[in-house]
Amino acid sequence: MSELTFAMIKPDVVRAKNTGKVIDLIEQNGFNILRMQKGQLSAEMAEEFYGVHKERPFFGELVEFVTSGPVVVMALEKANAVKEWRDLMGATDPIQAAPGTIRKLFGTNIGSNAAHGSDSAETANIELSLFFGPPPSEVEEAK
Ligand code: 3AN
Repeated sequence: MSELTFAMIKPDVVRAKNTGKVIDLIEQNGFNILRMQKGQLSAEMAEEFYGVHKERPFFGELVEFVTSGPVVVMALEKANAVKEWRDLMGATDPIQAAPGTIRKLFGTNIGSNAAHGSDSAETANIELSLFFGPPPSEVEEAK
């Protein structure tokens, strides 16, 4: 069954002009890009997005990095999209990421690691709503 996930191309990739290469990998790996938008996150938006990491020592660094330049956010569709996108991104630390993965190819270190992907279908719903609003079916139900 097809599933949705939330993906973000982080500022390091956009700065290096590698956005197109990542989008190409996404399409070549069978994802449908349902929504896509480029923009700059405010500190407030970044803090809400990374809210689960608030107590972590690297929270400030994380917010600073993700707001350091434009990002590209996407809704990706594929069977098992959450896992498939995390597999294509590779391990959180680019040094440990498998060859051919986005973090191996375009990441620098555990902070500047090229891409974000939802960690579950539930998180995907929350993150997709945060960036793109509620899905059309929910809008219908809300009428
Ligand atoms: P993932 O994005 O692979 O699910 P998480 O959820 O453990 O990884 O971490 C969220 C984000 O926080 C990562 N994408 C990474 O950029 C950043 N991060 C994780 N661990 C560290 C760390 N030790 N130092 C700096 N940033 C980190």
